Amino acid sequence: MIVDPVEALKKTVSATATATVAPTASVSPVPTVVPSLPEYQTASETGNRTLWVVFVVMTVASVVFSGMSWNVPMSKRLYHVITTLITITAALSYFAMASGHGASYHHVVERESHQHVPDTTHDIYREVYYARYIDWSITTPLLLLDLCLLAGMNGGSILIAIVADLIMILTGLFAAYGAEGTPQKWGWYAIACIAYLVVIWQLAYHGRGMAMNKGGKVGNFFAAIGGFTLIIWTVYPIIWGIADGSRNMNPDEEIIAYAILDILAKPIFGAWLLFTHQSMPESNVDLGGFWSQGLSGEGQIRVGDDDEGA
Ligand code: RET
Repeated sequence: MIVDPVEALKKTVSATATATVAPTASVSPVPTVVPSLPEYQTASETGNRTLWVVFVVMTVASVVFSGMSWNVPMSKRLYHVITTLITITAALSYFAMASGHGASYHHVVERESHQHVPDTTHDIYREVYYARYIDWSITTPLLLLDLCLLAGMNGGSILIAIVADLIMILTGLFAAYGAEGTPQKWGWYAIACIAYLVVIWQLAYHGRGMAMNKGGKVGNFFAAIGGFTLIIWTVYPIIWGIADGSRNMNPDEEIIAYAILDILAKPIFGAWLLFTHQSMPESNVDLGGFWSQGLSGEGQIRVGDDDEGA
């Protein structure tokens, strides 16, 4: 039989076409899930410059506060010593952060569920400045000490306020590195907030009562500077919730927000306290014995301290 080559070619083409378009199986197509690239949330030049500016502000404040302490006798320098230590510690912490130390990446895995395809994940590496927490664990107890001494609080209440404050900062640090989608992050945050309420309670209840007992002038000053402190301090956990907590603020905005708060809470607070203290003898903390004269210095006159009445 002679085969017509044109007919044979037509048959082959049609058979191939049928095979190509015909469904091969009843299984639906396997969806492709394109993995997303990891996202790095880090500070830019703006954030870095802000850190250097605050370092300079804290250093200048430290020099001014320690200079002010030279004009008052040893027995009246306690607030100056505490306040200068606060700004020196902050200057060191800002130096660390500005020069690239004191921060590490916190790895967060964000999981997204879909209707027809498997869950997808998105890796985020967020810069967390742990230097802040080291700074706060030294400076916030000292800030509280300034306020407690001003109010004339007793040792027990001071101890409770300071230990609650340390618990607040350290559990805040745990919260900052807590894993997403577990009780770690917001559980630690809740514990830190409870500790913060203990601090407020000590100051607003015991502190205010004691300050009022010291007389109208000290009472009014304590109410003013304590109220200022309460407002500023309460903004910190709010910023934390928006920034580290829910990542609705980028690292630059976070740095700027904390920079403003830190300047208000340390140099501005310190200047207000020290200048008022100088013109309000009732706010003086009477330091005798060891704290002003040393272990064997009772009765000795320190060089330059012959102006005790100043
Ligand atoms: C954190 C997060 C966890 C919950 C709470 C916090 C409070 C922090 C505060 C910090 C104050 C810092 C100051 C620094 C001075 O320069 C740790 C942010 C309640 C109150 C005054």
